[in-house]
Amino acid sequence: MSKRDKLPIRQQEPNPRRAFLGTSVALGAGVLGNAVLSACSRGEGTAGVAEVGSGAATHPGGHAAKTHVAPGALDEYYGFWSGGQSGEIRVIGIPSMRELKRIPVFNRDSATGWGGTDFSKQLLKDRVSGDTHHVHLSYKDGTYDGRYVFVNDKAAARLARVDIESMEVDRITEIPNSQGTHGIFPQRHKTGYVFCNAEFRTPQPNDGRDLEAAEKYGALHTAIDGESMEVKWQVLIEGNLDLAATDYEGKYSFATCYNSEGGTTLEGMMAAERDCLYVFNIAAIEKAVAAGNTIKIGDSDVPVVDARGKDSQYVLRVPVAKSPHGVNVDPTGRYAVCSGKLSPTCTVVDIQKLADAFAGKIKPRDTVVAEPEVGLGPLHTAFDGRGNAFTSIFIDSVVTMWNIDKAIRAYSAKEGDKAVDPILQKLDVHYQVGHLNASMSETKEADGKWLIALCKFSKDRFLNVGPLHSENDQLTDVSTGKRELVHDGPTYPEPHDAVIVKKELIHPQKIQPRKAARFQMYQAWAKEDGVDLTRDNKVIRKPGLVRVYMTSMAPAFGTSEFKVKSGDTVQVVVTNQDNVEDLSHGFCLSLHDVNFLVNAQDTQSYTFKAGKPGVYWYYCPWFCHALHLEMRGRMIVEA
Ligand code: K7E
Ligand code: CUA
Repeated sequence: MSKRDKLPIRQQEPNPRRAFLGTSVALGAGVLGNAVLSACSRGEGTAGVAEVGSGAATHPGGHAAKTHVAPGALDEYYGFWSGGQSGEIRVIGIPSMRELKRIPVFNRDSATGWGGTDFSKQLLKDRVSGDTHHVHLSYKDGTYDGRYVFVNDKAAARLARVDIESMEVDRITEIPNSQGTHGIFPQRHKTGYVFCNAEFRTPQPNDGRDLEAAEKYGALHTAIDGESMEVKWQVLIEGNLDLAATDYEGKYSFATCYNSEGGTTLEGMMAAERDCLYVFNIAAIEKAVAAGNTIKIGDSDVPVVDARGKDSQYVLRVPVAKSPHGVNVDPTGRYAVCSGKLSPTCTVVDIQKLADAFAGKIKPRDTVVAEPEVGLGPLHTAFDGRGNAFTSIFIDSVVTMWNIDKAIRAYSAKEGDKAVDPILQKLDVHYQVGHLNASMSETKEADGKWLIALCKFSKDRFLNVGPLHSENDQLTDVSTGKRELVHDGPTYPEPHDAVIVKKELIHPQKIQPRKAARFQMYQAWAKEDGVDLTRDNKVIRKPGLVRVYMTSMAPAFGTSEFKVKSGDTVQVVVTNQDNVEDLSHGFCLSLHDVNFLVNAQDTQSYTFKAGKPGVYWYYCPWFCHALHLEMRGRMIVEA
């Protein structure tokens, strides 16, 4: 250990990390060729703020007690993370930041067999790469009801639902006429619609005609029933649709639009000084759908309300700060906050005024009640339930804490009024924050305890692991009315978005509840084959398919060998008879790319082609017993 290593870090030189920013932010600002943005990205943008905190490195370990959850003790909150390019959801304990589980969604996962098992293949239709962006839970009366987690796939325009009882995906819905499905948000008064925004405009219909006809391009705001996961209706809009939100009463849904210009190039998309927040009037749209005032697009049967062009009873366009990104509704349900991205401001819309705007009594812009200047590159906003907002500021690499009431007073102040400064604090993040969220922030029960900032760059915060650095999820304590950094959480790319939920609201089962959708499929097979899934070990041969029903109970499979012919299509259906918490088995077949998990009391199945003649051992890949290694059998393949 060198002498220097022994020094408390506080005595080392202030690290040069912030100096990195100018170079990396060029990624974001340089491409825009925007002198204002790139200049400020060198750190000048934070001048004049109430406080610029620094990384916890100046007092290492100083806050350990706050996040310390003793071994064996449980966290206070579940965090649900969308795993970005990994296509998964992660479940993280807060405040310890311990990763508790990964839920495979739009990916192939070798630990569970997701993406290879029959049920998951049916849902995924063999598309096993995805890009999960936004994760939200189902609601009742303005708070989480603990039933479902919804997450979108931006890559293939899909919405998946996780059943919290089993913490696994039970449904995936493909969204017609859409590309780049980005923002999603469920209704909050009940498990009603989940709204999904198409970020990319395409010709409508997108079937090879109108490739260059800009006026034929459009994007869809889609309503999916959170119970049935059916697509109920869509609204066709001229602009692109980015982030989504809903009110608390079930009246409106929202979408930010950064390309109101309808451009297809970067310059074209940035031309206008203001873009808009689309406000969708759900009752009016439902009425149009019921009355058949809809169109159909392409080969989809989903009714589409065509609301392109001007404001109508269906859609209002509220002018907001340039190229808005996030839209978040505060826990009182009164205000929708849009972050400017290319403007240093947030635009605050008073949801109570929207009815008058729809009725034509006031202009859409008159619903704007505040526009605080929060910093360069505002993206998303979270709330502490005490009237304060936290906005993630990408370019400045800070989170700005501001007060909503003060921002409204400052906006409406007349000349000569005493100046009100809504900005309470700017605290550095490390580095380039995207999403952020506070505990229960998207509910009426926002409790302002913890705030997570999901940073796109970690730079030198962690040991070097090669060109692809880990991301950095920074946890801050906000319970004292100030953000205080308490933990850096390195994560595999990309933790995109997260919600933090009180643990009292989440009740997963410990033994597989045999009620998930896939059990209906297994029951139907078993009935057709005259088999009792829970007990029988039988090989059923039918034209084109050999179905092998097999049980497992530590430390043996119910079937120690079975015979098939080379080239046979084989379907192995394994039921785990153990009724013991955490006693999982699996089935891994040598040289056949077959490997899946079967939890206690679960059934899973996998279909494959038998290879060349010979003997192939299958075995249990999950350590289950002292004789776990002996838990195996032979598949005999005959010529
Ligand atoms: Cu959630 Cu990047 Cu997909 Cu903001 S969007 S960061
Ligand atoms: Cu069963 Cu290892």
